[in-house]
Amino acid sequence: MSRIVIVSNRTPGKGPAAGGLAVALRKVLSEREGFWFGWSGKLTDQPAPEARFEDIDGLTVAQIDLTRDDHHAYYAGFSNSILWPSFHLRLDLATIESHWYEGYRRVNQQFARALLALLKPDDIVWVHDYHLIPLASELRNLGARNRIGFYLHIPFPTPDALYAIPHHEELMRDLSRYDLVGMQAKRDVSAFTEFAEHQASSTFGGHRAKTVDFSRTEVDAFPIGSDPEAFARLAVSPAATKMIHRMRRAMGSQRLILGVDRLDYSKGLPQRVEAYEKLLTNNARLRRSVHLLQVAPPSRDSIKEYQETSDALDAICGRVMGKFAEPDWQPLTYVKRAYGQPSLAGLYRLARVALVTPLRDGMNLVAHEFIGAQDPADPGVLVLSRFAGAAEIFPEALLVNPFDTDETAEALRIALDMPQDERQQRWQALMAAARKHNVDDWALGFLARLAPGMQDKSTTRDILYLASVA
Ligand code: ADQ
Repeated sequence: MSRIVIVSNRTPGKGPAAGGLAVALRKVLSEREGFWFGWSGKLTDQPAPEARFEDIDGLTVAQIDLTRDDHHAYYAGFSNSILWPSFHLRLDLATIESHWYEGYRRVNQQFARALLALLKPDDIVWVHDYHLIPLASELRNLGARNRIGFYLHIPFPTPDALYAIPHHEELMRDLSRYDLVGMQAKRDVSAFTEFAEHQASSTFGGHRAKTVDFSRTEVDAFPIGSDPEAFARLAVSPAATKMIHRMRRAMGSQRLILGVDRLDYSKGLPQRVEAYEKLLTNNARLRRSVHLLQVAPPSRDSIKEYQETSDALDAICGRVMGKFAEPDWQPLTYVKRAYGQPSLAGLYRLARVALVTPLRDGMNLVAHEFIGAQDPADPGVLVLSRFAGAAEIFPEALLVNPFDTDETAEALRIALDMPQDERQQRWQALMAAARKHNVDDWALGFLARLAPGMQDKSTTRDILYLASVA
């Protein structure tokens, strides 16, 4: 049977896996031969050209080191200051420094050289995310003939935003060297198709650039999910119950409105708190009976735009506290750190409303996890941005435009007033969708499309079935 090689910027670390994605891909690798390849997290002046193998909690991992300069240009620079903001349609937040592209390319070449030395001809290679768009090109330039798939975890940009990215034509040509490109949502496939079908050919320098040929690349939506059954179990675990008791002691009978996000400008955090402010302004009866808890651990905080988002959030939380807090009541709690999954599951279970309002998001796994953790008899309500990939599979959530804080405030009011039978009906439909899109089937569905002949006989039928319903 072919080996599976998973490639991502970082490999999973020791200890409990942070997210469903790492758990699902670990499972894929525990059932087949293969390994996970990526950056070690170490910066050195002269990285060894070959990868080091390590066993991390039973997972075979091959890692390389990078130089400080290359890593900065590749990660904080081209990946997170150009690609991330542009793909999230925040061109206003993109910083364009042209030399970052060279570092981005160099790191992809370094990945390709170290990986090629480890590849067997029939290995199936699955590359993850925007840091590694050129990897298939670089592998193929070195002679690799393997099946190579790519999965984009973030949204695909509209053609206008794509044209604003330096070297976008090369990046699109890079995508055309994959056998399969997976996206989160149908809207992403449409944006890709729009570019592919209406490429504006450049005549820069008097030469007419050739359009990119995508005829050998299959592109489709493979919406990622979580493990909702695991969250249902976690939500009644002792650690989750401890968190619920702790919160109940602090909150009494107030109803919890919950936000859980990485601190990132794409998550719409200041707009969310502004919507909450409007809820309290417009509905005096709700003061003292609701509490907003926003959990948002800092991420990528070496990048200026992330620090600014953090400052903006501090300011608006302070404003809402100043406006509504009383000696014996606080309208909100803002916690700037990460929690383990059992504690998160407890918070999800307790929440009457989850506010999942990114301005744009590939999928958004918090929405899936919240649904999985609900009490079927007394479920909470999901208020969800229509610009999250999750909106395509969860139409029974209260879908809002996160830029319109009046609309979000009104959705919050409706969620808080929603009768139990309507909450149950909506939740049942949401849970069915979360189960259908669980992360294990996502991984198997993608691999079945990338390498249809790969599975052994006992699993082929199941996998083909999964691929056909994906
Ligand atoms: P992210 O932008 O990181 O992922 P998301 O999908 O919400 O966003 O995943 C976050 C994960 O981190 C969840 O599993 C969540 O439980 C965890 N997490 C978030 N806040 C946390 C906190 N305070 N403490 C502990 N854990 C926390 C990118 C894309 C998304 C896409 C995913 C997966 O931006 O659109 O859904 O990849 O493809």
